[in-house]
Parts: sequence; C-alpha cells; structure tokens
Amino acid sequence: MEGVVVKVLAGVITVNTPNGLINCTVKGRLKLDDYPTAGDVVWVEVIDDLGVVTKIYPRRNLLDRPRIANVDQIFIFMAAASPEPNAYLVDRLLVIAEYWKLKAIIGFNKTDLKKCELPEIYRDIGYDVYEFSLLEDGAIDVLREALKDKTTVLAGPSGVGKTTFVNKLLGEQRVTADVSEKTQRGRHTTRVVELLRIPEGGYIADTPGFSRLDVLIDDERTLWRYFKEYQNANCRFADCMHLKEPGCSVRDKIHPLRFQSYVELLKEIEVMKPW
Ligand SMILES: Nc1nc2c(ncn2[C@@H]2O[C@H](COP(=O)(O)OP(=O)(O)OP(=O)(O)O)[C@@H](O)[C@H]2O)c(=O)[nH]1
Ligand SMILES: [Mg+2]
Ligand SMILES: [Zn+2]
Repeated sequence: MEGVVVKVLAGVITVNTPNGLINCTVKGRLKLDDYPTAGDVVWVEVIDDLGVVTKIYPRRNLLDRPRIANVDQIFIFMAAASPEPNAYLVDRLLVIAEYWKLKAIIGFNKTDLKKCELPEIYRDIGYDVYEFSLLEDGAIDVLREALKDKTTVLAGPSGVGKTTFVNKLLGEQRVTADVSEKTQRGRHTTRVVELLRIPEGGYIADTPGFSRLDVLIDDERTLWRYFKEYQNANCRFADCMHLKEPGCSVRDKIHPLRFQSYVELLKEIEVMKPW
C-alpha cells in the first residue's frame, strides 16, 4: 500500500499508511539506489507483520537541512514581540522558499503583547501574512485552512511559539517529545526530522535548520531573483545587481528594510565563499 514517510531514525522508517503508522525496513536492492527520507511517498508491503518499503515514488523536491521531500510550503513563524521580529531572518527564509519554488506564508504570533509594522511590508509584496495570538481561542482556525492537505515546514527563531502552535494544531501536548528532542541535541549535532500529521489532513515539521544560504546560491549576482519585488521589475541593465548602479529603476521599488536584508545577504554569501 501507499504511504508517506514521517520519520527515519536508526534504520527504522515510519510510514503513515491507510492502516496507520507502520515501522518499516527497506528492501535490500532499494537500499543501494536510494534511501527513504521524511516526506517520501513510498510503497509498503507488509510481510509477516513486518513493513518493507519496496519503492520510492519520484520526489517533487528534496530539501536538505532539514532533509524533507515533497514540501509544499514554508511557514515563516515570528512573534510581534518577545522576541522582537527579525526582518533579516524573514527575508533570508523567503529567499530559501523562493529558491525551492515553495509557497511561503508568514505568521506573527503574540499580537496580545504588541502589534508590529512588518506584516504590512510583506503583504504589500504579495505574501500571505497572518497575525494572531495563540493565547486567544480560535486564533489559528484560518491557519488550519492554510495548512490543510499540505506538507509544511515550520521555521522561525526560538521562543516565538512554534511548539505551542503545533500543539494547538494537533490537539495534543508534545511536551515529552520536546524534552527528548532536546536531549538528542546534546548528543548529536542534528535533530531528527519528524512530520506530524495534521488532523484535517497534511503534515507539519517543527524542525530547526535552514542555516546556510551559500550552499544554495553560489553566485551572489543571482540573489535578487529570489526577491519577489525584483522578479517583476524590469531593470534596463542586463548585469545589474540593483545596488548603487546609476539609472537602476528597480532599486527604488524595494522597501528599505528589504533592501538592507538584500545587502546583508549578499555579504553573507560572499563571506562563505571558499575562494
Ligand atoms: N504572550 C504570548 N506568549 C506566547 C504566545 N504563544 C506562545 N507564547 C509563549 O512563548 C513561549 C515560547 O513558546 P514555544 O512554543 O516554546 O516557542 P518555540 O518557537 O517552540 O521555541 P523553540 O522550541 O525554542 O524554538 C512560551 O512560554 C509560550 O507560552 C502568545 O500568543 N502570546
Ligand atoms: Mg519549540
Ligand atoms: Zn538594476
């Protein structure tokens, strides 16, 4: 039967199937070609109560860090306050989303504490932006709709409320899971990727990652392509980086905060270059 890999840990592949979660091994031959990863759509055969993955269906995409296949969207999760929202981090995650051609949605939690001006900037560019407080009942109903039947990767800084959100979405407390994750982080450098099933359908991964940009974008002259404002703006210069070039008409179309991020990200890519 067909299923979706939700976790790969110590050689055990956990697959969500119409019959529930099944722990599987892989067929020997398959092991050589490729190995299942979270998010993979696979074919599972159950032989003597033992699940075996016999086929991996072609992937629509495959992210590394976190390693997840067939991702539909990135949910960039921030807080309106405590911690203060970070436009640079939002922009960097948006570049990653654009690079992978993923839909990006942006959420600002903790509106009970404060309202901030960032949401308007991203709405103006054309992104779906949500403002809410997880302390309020029904605050995430509109988000449930946005995540339904999709595979969503949650990304955002520490303390913004990601785990609180996931617990609400799933209707269960994952306190123990979080503790074991933290123990793991002490022993290993990476955490286990796990896709969690959303009751209405779809999957969500609350997982850190998305650190380096330079592995994705090795030519900084292409960075502007991942800024939505620049995609549709026509610059009359072929080789323009839309920085300080005289006569560049694109440079003015971007919000100062976004431009600042663009300049910072250019530096970040340059610094990481091995030459
Ligand atoms: N005031 C307020 N506090 C919130 C809200 N949502 C979550 N919190 C609190 O913010 C703190 C951090 O929440 P977490 O869900 O642990 O944040 P996280 O993003 O998972 O953090 P990491 O796991 O460290 O990445 C907790 O004390 C929550 O109770 C909110 O809407 N308003
Ligand atoms: Mg958390
Ligand atoms: Zn230009």
